[in-house]
This record gives sequence, structure tokens and C-alpha cells, in this order.
Amino acid sequence: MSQELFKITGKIALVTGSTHGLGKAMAMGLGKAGAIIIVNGNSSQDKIDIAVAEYKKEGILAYGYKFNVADEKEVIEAIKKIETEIGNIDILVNNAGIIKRTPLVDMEVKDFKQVVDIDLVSPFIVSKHVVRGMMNRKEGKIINICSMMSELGRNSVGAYAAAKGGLVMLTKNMATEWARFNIQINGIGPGYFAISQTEPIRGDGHPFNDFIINRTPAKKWGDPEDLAGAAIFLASKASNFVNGHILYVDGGILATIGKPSNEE
Ligand code: GCO
Repeated sequence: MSQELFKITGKIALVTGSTHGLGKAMAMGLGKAGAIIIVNGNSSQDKIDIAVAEYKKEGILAYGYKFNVADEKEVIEAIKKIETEIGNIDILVNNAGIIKRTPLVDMEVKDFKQVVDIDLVSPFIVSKHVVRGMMNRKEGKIINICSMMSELGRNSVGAYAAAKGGLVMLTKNMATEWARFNIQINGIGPGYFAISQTEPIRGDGHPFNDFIINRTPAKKWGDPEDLAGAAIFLASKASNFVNGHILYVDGGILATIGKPSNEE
């Protein structure tokens, strides 16, 4: 029974921004659980080809599609191509995102808008063009990659936090409008992970590194592979009555106000 609940063999999963980082870790997890992975990136075809080869090396059926999730025309064309060449998208993981660390008072409006465009508007664009097929088939899974910054602010990440906070409410509204078609729309909220995106604020001796270690009950940065289980759960039948939920994978950081350095 339990194996069946988490079975996603043969399901087609589009994971945006899956050439590296958390997107790649989640897509690898879904692929190792049997899903066919549509790898997406927008930087270069070479990067996508290299990533697809890495998925295949793990025994995962993977195909690469380069498109800009913020460009509706490119998204429409890509989804049509994917669903013609590979098959219907059963699982959509809206992971692609950027961060710009600048104090709000100094931030250019164009930079603020770019972060919101990619981190909040793009999940809307991609979901809007994938969900129609899911509505027709009366089945589908959408997973929006939020953040613990969906719940808490931090100096210099105001645009990112605003976008990721908005993504929580977009997830809830997608569930409100689409759950009746047997589509489950949920979010994953990563805490602090040891990936390239956090390299500038991590590393031995970096003040933020010590802060995160002390602030996180698990006393460590997350390992990208720690997200695979949450992705498989929300992509499988095991979550068929879960909707509009944000599953935080954060080592407990959101559970606590922290403790003084002299306390265990
Ligand atoms: C930062 C970090 C965070 C984390 C993650 C937390 O600058 O505070 O980059 O944004 O990467 O998003 O959920």
C-alpha cells in the first residue's frame, strides 16, 4: 500500500530551473522515484545538455527544453512542444527564481520588478498554460517553490521576500480555483540550503553562517537532497487530499525565535 501511495513512475514532471541547485535536487528525487523529467533552464543550451546527461547517468529519462519562464510567448510554445514531443505534463514544479540582495531604500525599481516577475509572475504564467490540460484530464500536481522568506523578512532581500510571500497566496488561490478538477496545488518552503545561491552568505567564519547555524534547531545548512522527499510526497497520490499547503523544509528555523548563545 505505502509503495503505491508514493508511486510516480512514468509521470511527466516539468521542473523549471532544474539545471542546478534546489530545482535539480528535487527533479533528481522525482526522477529516481520514476518520473520522466523535463529539464528547463534559460541560460544556455549547453548547460541544459550537461544537466540532461547528468540525469540520464542516474538512470532517469530526461529531456531538456530551454525557455524563459517570464516570457509568456516562449512558455506557450515550450509547453505545446513538450506535450507534443514527450506527453502531457502531470507534475509542474515552479522552481525557477532569482534573488537580488539590496537594501530596499537603495534598490532600483527595475530590479525589484525583475525579482517579482521571475519569482511570482512566472509561476502564474507557467501554471496558467499547464493547468488547462490538467483540468481537461481531471488530474495534476503543481508545486510552487516558496521560501522561509515567504514568512520572515531579512535585511536586503525585500523584493525576494515580497515575491515569495505572494507565491504562498498565489498557491492558496490556485488551490481555491483548481482543486475541484482533482488538481493538488501546494508549496515547498526551503530554509537555508548549502547551494550556489547562498554561497555569498555562507562559509566558515562568515558571520551569517554562524547566525544560521545558531538560529536553526537542526544546527546545519540544508542539503539539497533533503528536499526530494517533500517533492515526491506532493507529486504523488499520497498528497491527493492536501491542497494550498506550504510544506516548510527548514530544519525547524520557522518553529523558534532562537535562543541565547549561552543556552543549549
Ligand atoms: C538569503 C538566502 C535565502 C535562502 C532561502 C531561504 O539571502 O537570505 O538566499 O533567501 O536562500 O530562500 O528560504
